[in-house]
Amino acid sequence: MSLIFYYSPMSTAVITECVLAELGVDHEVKQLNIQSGDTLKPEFLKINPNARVPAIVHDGTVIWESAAITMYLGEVFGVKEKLYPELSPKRGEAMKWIVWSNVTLAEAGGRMAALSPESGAGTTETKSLDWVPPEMRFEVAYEKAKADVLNCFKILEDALQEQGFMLGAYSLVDTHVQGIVGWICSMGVDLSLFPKMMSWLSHCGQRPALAKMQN
Ligand SMILES: N[C@@H](CCC(=O)N[C@@H](CS)C(=O)NCC(=O)O)C(=O)O
Repeated sequence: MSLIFYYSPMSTAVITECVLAELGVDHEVKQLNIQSGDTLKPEFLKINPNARVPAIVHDGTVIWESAAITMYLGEVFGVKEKLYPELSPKRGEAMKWIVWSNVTLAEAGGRMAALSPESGAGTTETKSLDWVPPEMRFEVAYEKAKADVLNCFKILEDALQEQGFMLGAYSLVDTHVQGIVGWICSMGVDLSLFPKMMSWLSHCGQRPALAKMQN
């Protein structure tokens, strides 16, 4: 079995790093520097023509998009470990949250990052594909993005009312969604209105694989 992981620190690839750490799957890491333009080099564009990390190559097949990678790794390595549901309606629920977090939540978060009036780290850095020049960042669009994020957080908070983790017991859904929520919180979103989310984030952070990575 061969598994290659294309990674960059402080990027969406950290979610895949957490998933691989939870699963304990052997893999080779190829670290890229986005700011130096590694993701734009022809050899990486052959792996991911979108010029983005994460990407994995499993036994010669390339998979990109973090949601697809989490679902794939979960299906292949996570079912026996009880970190991903077997083929059942629960599997559908897992897919629902993972796709939602990338398509709806991260989309709103991405708008927020790109339009933030404060030029800062991450996606707003010059040279990033997502960088928007300061004169093109509109306050009203930023506020709309923030409202969309808060609406998503309310949906997550309500879902967490029922149970401690997203699917009841801890699963790769929590690993994945907490990564996106953590990135959005790093932009200074106030979580005090969302006590269930705060407690969920803290429980996720106590997972040995995630706690080890934070040290
Ligand atoms: N939808 C993609 C997003 C991946 C993405 O945006 N990656 C960023 C880092 S967070 C990237 O590689 N950016 C390269 C660049 O900005 O040049 C996924 O979930 O995998």
